[in-house]
Amino acid sequence: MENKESKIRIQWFPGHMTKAKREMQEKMKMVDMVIELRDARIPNASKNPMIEELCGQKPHLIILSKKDKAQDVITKKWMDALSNETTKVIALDIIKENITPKVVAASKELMKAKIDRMIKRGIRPRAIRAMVVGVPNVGKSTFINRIAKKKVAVTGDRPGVTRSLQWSKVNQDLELLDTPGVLWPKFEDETVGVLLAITGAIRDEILPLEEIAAWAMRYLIAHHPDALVKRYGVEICDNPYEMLERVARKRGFMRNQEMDEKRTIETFLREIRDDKLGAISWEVPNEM
Ligand SMILES: Nc1nc2c(ncn2[C@@H]2O[C@H](COP(=O)(O)OP(=O)(O)OP(=O)(O)O)[C@@H](O)[C@H]2O)c(=O)[nH]1
Ligand SMILES: [Mg+2]
Repeated sequence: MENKESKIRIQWFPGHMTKAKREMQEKMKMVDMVIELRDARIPNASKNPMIEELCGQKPHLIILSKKDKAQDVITKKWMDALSNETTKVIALDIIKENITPKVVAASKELMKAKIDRMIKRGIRPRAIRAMVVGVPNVGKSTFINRIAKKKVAVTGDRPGVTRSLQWSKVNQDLELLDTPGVLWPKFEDETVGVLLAITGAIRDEILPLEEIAAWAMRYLIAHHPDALVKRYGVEICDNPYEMLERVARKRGFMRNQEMDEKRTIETFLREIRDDKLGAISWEVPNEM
């Protein structure tokens, strides 16, 4: 395997980006707040910068999903780094946790000032309306299904609201738009594409897998050498390509003394995605 330091290029096509943005702007008018999902392992790479802009001054709840796959200490730092006056951040294992009370509580806290104003003016507060947004694969569908507990009470079209809008009632305090808004991440920086690939958010067929595996290996050598030793029983060196060969030898992925590159790389990436090397945060906030 030769050492390639060339740029990693990931092809992607924004497709219906403009249309998606326009649709989301329309939906934004109907909601009180935005619930944005990001992957806790890559809170920066799994964001879409347009969401902040679309959100404007509306309360913004960021949910760092797949908390179970990231390192708690680093996730906490992200929560601090991302929160501000209008933005609250929580981290969840969407599959295993009882997420509804946490999401309802966080939403009510964000909307407290507005709700208090309504009560003062003698208006009985209605349920908070929220839109769920996020880039592909962050867990939007899982989130909506879990929080609505499948018995989604679709309240149907509301007069004066775009006809196709449907709401899922979570409880008397919270309603969700039943289709999440999907926007693409920003591939401006090549690292973003690599991180999305490592965490399995991009289909493997379109990826330069060898370079992605080398990038992942380089990161693990620097930040999680113990996990590599434990999983593969290899001695650490600082050349990621040599490390992949060591893994191949240990696992018997050799043909005529040569490493079976495809098998080694596919196995390595799959094991990372399946948490076989443990919970790993692939991005840390700037100040760390
Ligand atoms: N371990 C773990 N897996 C999760 C969590 N949330 C979602 N997943 C998994 O992540 C994958 C993607 O989840 P989806 O709900 O399909 O994500 P999505 O945002 O709807 O994806 P698109 O529809 O492609 O935009 C699925 O395999 C989920 O089971 C979580 O908190 N922990
Ligand atoms: Mg989905």
